[in-house]
Amino acid sequence: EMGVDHLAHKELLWKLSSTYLPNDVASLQRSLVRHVEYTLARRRYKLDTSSFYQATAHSVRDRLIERWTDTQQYSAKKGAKKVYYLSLEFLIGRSLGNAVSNLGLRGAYAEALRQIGYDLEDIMSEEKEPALGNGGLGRLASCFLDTLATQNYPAWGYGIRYKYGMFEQRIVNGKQVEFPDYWLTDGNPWEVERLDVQYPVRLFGHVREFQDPDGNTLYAWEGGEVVMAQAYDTPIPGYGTYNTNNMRLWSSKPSHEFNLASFNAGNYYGAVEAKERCESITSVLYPNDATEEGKRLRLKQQYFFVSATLQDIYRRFKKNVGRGSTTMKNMPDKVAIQLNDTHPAIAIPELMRLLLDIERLPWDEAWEITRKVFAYTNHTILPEALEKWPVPMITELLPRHMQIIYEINHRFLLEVQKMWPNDTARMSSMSIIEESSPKMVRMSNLAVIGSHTVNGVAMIHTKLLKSLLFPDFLLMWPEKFINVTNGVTPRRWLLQANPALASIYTGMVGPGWVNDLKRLEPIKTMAQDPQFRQRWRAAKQTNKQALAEWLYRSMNIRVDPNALFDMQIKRIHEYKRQLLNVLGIVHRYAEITQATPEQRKTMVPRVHIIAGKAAPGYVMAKNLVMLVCAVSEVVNSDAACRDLLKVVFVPNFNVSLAEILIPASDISQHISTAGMEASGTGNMKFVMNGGLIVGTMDGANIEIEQAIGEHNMFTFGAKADQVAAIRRKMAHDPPKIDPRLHRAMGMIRAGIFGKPDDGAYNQLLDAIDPRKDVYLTAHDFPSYLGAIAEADAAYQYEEKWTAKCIEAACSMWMFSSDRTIREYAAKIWNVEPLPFRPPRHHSER
Ligand code: T68
Repeated sequence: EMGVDHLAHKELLWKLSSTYLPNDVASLQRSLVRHVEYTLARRRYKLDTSSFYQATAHSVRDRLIERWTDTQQYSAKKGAKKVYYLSLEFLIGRSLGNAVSNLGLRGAYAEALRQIGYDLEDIMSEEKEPALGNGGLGRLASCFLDTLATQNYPAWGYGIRYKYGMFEQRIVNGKQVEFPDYWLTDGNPWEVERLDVQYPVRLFGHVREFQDPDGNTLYAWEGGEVVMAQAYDTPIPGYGTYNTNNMRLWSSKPSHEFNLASFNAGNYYGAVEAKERCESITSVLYPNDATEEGKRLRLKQQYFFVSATLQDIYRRFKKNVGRGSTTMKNMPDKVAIQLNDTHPAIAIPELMRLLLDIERLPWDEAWEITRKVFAYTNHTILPEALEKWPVPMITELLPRHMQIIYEINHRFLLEVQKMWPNDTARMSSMSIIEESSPKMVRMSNLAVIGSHTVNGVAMIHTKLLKSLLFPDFLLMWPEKFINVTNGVTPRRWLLQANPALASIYTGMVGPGWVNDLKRLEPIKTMAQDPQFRQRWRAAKQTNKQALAEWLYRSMNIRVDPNALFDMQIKRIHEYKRQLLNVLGIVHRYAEITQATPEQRKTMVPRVHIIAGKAAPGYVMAKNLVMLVCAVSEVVNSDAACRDLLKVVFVPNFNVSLAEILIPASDISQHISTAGMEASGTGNMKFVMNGGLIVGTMDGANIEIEQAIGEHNMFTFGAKADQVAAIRRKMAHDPPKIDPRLHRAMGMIRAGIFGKPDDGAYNQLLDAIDPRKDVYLTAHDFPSYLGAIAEADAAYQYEEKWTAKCIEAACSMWMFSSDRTIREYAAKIWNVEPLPFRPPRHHSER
């Protein structure tokens, strides 16, 4: 019972804290100056942009925090079911612009800053973006967090706070060189270190078997090393709502237990070394996408992350157990865990361990709970990207988990045996354990078996997932496999990145389109209106102009903003076929140099932009970067190309750069070998921004084409269901090489773009030899040129081109992550929105 004094005290605290900060221009200015003086401890006059970025960030942060803590308290009080999105990667991008936009304070901050001599845009570009992800998978996770908050779902993202994010890519002497990305140099105003949220995480050690008083056999994981997981929280604001979710990232640090032991033994240097080892767990993001390296430190990262996260989820859930009729069995009513690929799949045996060894539930009960909690998203069917861990490595690092995995597998194989008696081939392909030497744990099989739902990320991908990767699992559990096509957030990728287009939209249909992209559909009919088309072109022109200025300022390259801007910006990978693009460019170069003055007049002036990082150990990808840089050198300095062709490799592709590039594109290329790109999400961003696609029938391209109409997309190449047969035929009956391809390859081999000593270009070209053209680059080359030619032809009819862009852009509602997340919520998570509304109106402090 609360005493009178307590009540009075509470009332007083409530009065002091339950109001929201004022957001008028004068108050924002006071808050800015206050932060300069008190947070940064700098003098109030003579300030640089960087100080003002810090001050602005802190001022905005205050406004996020009040909504954030209120949202969290509200959902805790309501006891709502929560979604936990577990991802080893979050590519969040810059936070300031996103925060002021989602809070609806962009105008107010811009004005507050303008009056005191600062430009919000300049201040925003002071922010160093955290690059805690490789590419599509990490960016998808961040788009999802934006939507989850915007749609008021109670949801947390969990990840790792890498000290060094994705490496910084520089081009030195025409080659990619990697530099460490220490993104925390100036501190991080968007995070809160939760010193009260720390968990011990065990590694190594042994399993002790013992009997409880009733004679049941129990297991305890003991010994080994213990490191601490330290929580850092970042508020994730929704757009146009008070709801502000949480992204909790873990950082490793030494545990006292661990250190004291060494110090007591007098082993000073040993203790310091051990401390370093603990901290190194979360020190660096592995920069390889779509290929697995099988490094021990990576497995440590995954388990460290999963262990801390599950302890945290578990503790939050346990606060409800014993309250009313809640028991452990109710966990799936309160907790939905989404595994972003198999990277966090060790969470399945970890939850089993908690339920068996700590909670002491019987196996069947524990297993039922576990399966109802987890769902798994697959992002690739490429065999080289499927995670496998050597059994000896897991046994050493996580001995109890290895036992549990064996037990899961044993029970699962009994089911297989029941369904298909004595079908050893099936048993061995479905087993979690691959009987190789050493034996390997197949994380994807573990994830399928331990989840209630498995989803692919685009229709074709889900189809291939079912037919190629998990056909037997599909027979066993036909309902388990579903498709949820990816989407991207229109907040960052349209409203913030493309203010010119956004203001046209808002002028036409009001601001509601930002969280209801369907509202753009009626604008499609405006494609017939010449005046509207004119306005549309003007917006595109503004963006192209801005990019041209950016390229001049930061790379000293001049491009003509009236040229067709063609972009391929994504991780460098053979299956994404940047080589096809380069060969097309070299072909165009040859055509230009041989063209008559009459022919030149018919050619479309083009600016080709390629950007993307190559994994540091991926030789072919690095060769490709070299080739692009060399082609760009030669082409850009050849007088024959002057007004017809420019080639630019933009270094260090990241989220901020994408925000500048995408709104300025006319054409973007999404040209993976059919069947190999699970979805792609860049494709969606480009079309939303009024660009058209040259693409293969792969990933989400297929669904985009359906949505925007086939007359609005330039497609080419082999279809997914033809690829295997083409490869087989090629092997014994090599096709004749296209003469244009032959010429382009000849130019490269002849050394027109230089002759690197290591034969880098020959290596690239040898791999597309028609006999072993794994990615069908040579095979698809003629139809690729056809698609590019169609795009050029269409671009020359300005009015028709603009109409295509308008129709396409306004047909894209399907590809908003808002639609995607509604599907996850309904088909997988079974969660409802829980909008938080503040108890009182804003009142000034
Ligand atoms: C991408 N995957 C898919 N993986 O390639 C892309 N892999 O088609 C899809 O649109 C996107 O996921 C979202 O679904 C990746 O980005 C990785 O980044 C990755 C990272 C580590 C290990 C393996």
